Amino acid sequence: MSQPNLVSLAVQDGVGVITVNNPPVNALSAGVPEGIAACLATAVADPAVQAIVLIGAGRSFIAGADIREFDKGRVTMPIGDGFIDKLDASPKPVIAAIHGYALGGGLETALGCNYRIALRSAKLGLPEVLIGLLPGAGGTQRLPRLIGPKAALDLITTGRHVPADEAKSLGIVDEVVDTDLLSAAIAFAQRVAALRPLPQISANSSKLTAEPGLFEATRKAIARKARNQKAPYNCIAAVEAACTLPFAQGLAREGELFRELETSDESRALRYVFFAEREAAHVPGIPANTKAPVIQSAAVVGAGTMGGGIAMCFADAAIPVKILEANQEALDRGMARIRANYETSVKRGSLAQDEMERRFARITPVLDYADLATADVAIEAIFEEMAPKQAVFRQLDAVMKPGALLLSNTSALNIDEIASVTKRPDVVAGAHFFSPANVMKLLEVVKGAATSAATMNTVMAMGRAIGKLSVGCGNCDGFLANRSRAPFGMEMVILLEEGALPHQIDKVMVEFGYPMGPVAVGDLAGLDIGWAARKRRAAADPNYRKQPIADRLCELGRFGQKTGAGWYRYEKGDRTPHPDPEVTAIIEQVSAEMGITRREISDEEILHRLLFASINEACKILEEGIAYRASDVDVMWLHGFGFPRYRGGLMFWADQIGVKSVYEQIQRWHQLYGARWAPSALLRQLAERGAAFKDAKAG
Ligand code: 3H9
Repeated sequence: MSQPNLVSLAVQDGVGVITVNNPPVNALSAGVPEGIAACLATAVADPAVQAIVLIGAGRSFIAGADIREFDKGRVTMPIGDGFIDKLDASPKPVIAAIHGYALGGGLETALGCNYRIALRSAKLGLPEVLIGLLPGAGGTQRLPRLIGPKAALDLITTGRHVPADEAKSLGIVDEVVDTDLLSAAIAFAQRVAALRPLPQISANSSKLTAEPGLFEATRKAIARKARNQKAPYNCIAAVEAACTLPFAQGLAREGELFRELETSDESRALRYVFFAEREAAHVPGIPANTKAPVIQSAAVVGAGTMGGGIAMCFADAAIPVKILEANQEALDRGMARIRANYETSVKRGSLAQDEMERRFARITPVLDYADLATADVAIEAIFEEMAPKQAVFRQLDAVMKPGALLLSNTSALNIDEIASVTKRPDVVAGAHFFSPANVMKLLEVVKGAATSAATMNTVMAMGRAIGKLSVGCGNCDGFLANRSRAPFGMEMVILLEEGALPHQIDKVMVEFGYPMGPVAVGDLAGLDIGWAARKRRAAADPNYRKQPIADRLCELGRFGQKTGAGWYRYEKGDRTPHPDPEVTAIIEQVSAEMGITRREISDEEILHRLLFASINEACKILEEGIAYRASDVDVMWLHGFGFPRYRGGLMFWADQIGVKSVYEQIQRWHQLYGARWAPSALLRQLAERGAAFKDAKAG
């Protein structure tokens, strides 16, 4: 049914202008395709119309199908009762006028038109694979006909957004303009109004010859990244069908392949993640009209690995940043490390030399706190100890201008204790970057008891401005990210003591979808840091659970990759972890000393014990109101800990197993192992109510 408020038609100088108006991104929600079809029919029937322009109102052309409608079963094939085929068959030329985004079903709509004209700032792409789908509105059939199968495969299997200029050189758009898209599109339409035959992508198969072995080579190239996933392979199969079948049959094959994906766990998970990431931006309790002043200058205290990485984040976002160290030598070392990091990017080809120089020049090394005074934000990034951090905050409080934000990059320490040494605890918050800070996308924004809503809002926005995914949470030991991850780490230690070996644990987790096993990650990060932290904790807490295997490795100088040995053995100049009989002997010896009879542990037990331990803890964090929603836990695990995205995150994955099953298993382990498995009250309540984790909200 046509909804005139979503799509409208106006006639201007002999050109019918169809405008889609479905904010915020003109998704093809119910009513939009039907509206386009209805306006098209009217324009075709109108003798005053010689050509037709299809354009989006507001900030975008069309960003694709409405992703929310998949779960409501409203996206049916062919989408919108075949409205794209109707555009394709129009007897009058149709010109897609693209600004903002033409993505997924949006680009597919444009490919159904005869011509495409774009604003230079526009982005085009078929990102369906990123939500576990394939372009199911003809995109896998039309794009290869327009630009050849090789270039089409690249776009369809990566889902990348192509800037208008590149789209022009690929042949996706006919003309790129700098301003006044609508006037340019109308002028274009008038120019082509009388030209016949109409260029029709569906009718052109001249570009369809694929070089031999292309599809097999593409399957091989994506194999590692696409592990455990179906969508990338169905994308390739659909493009292959375009090259071997007539258009109509190719479309039918695309439909079959699309339907296989639509209801898959993979696509459901990825669609959930799409919205979870956007939901994370909203911190509860911030009034809608709260302002977020733009951060225009920054200061970082500490030029170590983290401080340097954080300074790079600001420099990369064109924000000048000062970096402070206690002495010249440490400052020089820090600046040299930053330079070396940038140089690595230049060598790899991901950064141009002149751009690197511009970024590096935005970082000013200083030794005096007074030099930081005018910055909009100061981020402390020194080592994890309370007293020195408090000393930094006293200094910052003394010099920073009124209104400046004072943030700590602590990954676990109490924000309130840090804030307590300042006279302005309302502007103090946690800004926990993940290592390497210039690469990892996650920013955990921690609200202390006194942190104001305005401060939270500004820090969340600052994160987004420097390209991070900001996720808010409350204050507790380890905050949301590290506290929820800690039981995973502890369970890993215990599994090793009970009978598992490092390579078995890593194999299970890599097969599950992690890019690297957790034990090998330890070797990469360096085992000495954890060793030092354990010694400090053991000295402070007589009940601290020791980790004798890890301690023994460190006593032998096995600090991981950097010493050629850790949990694994490494060959010189090679990062491949090799299982080491010496480590097995140490593990077996520690088990014997602990009086443990080692046993065979199944892969499933390893997976479930590692992840269920963290699910239980995450429920406790939610119950305490530290985490705002279960989906925030998921976003943190995806972006902080390498959890496989196509599994949706820790809590979404747990829902696939079922709250009740998880609860019952945790109860059994509670009986067997005692206190560390005590089930969270929220978990019990959810199990009793038959509710899902993903809907759990802060208690
Ligand atoms: C498809 O097309 C299938 C077809 O092949 C065939 C089917 C048969 N649907 O990201 P933002 C919302 S699959 C519903 O913050 P930005 C978004 O949730 C689709 N909602 O803005 C947010 O809502 P809220 C293929 C959508 O400027 C608001 O719009 N297309 C959709 O940073 C603003 O979004 C894609 O996968 C949607 N399609 O980025 C494109 N898109 O304000 C998906 C956005 O309530 N979209 N919303 O949180 C994007 O990649 C980005 O949103 C975009 C804008 C780049 C467009």
